[in-house]
Amino acid sequence: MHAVVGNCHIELAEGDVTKQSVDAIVNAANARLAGGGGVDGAIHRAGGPSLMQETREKFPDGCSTGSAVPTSAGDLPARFVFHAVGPVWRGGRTDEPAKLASAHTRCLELAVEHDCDSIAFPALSTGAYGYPLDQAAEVALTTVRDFLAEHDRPSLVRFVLFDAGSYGAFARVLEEMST
Ligand code: AR6
Repeated sequence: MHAVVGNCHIELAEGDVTKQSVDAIVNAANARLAGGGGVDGAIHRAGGPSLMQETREKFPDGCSTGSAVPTSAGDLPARFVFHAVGPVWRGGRTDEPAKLASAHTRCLELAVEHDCDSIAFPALSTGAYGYPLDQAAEVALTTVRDFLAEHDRPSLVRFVLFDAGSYGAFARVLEEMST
């Protein structure tokens, strides 16, 4: 499924974000950039040890929640990994939507800064961090749409959803947005 915003495309795919041939792959990292499970584990396994080495050297203080930092992509089929830190869901009491939105916006800014025309996001915060899928899909897709409405890059933003449930949640929101 996909939607057009100006000259740009938002695309949904079901699958593994580490397999995407795009300019930049987004990691669902933690604020210490310490590695972990889920997307983070898969990205570091597929990318190889150079990713963690570069992350430690360049960002010893980690990355604040709601932001993202760039490294090269090691063995992944991309030029960059943007390590984004989404919020832990605490019932909506700690400004989670704004933090989830700014994590996405920062990745899109990094894409522009690094001349990336295509970027693949996982569903940030919806695994270990417990963000309700429907609400995360709404924040992620509206944030990307609003960014693309004001910029003409990256021309392809792909959300790579790991299972049918998360694909469905994103598809419902994208469909509503397109009508
Ligand atoms: N490709 C695409 N999506 C995936 C993949 C994959 N290979 N693997 C899992 N997902 P999570 P978070 C989905 O937990 O909630 C880590 O330990 C998954 O089904 O990876 O932001 C970090 O180190 C879910 O929908 O990220 C942090 O400590 C979504 O990706 C913490 O987890 C995000 O799940 C970050 O938690």
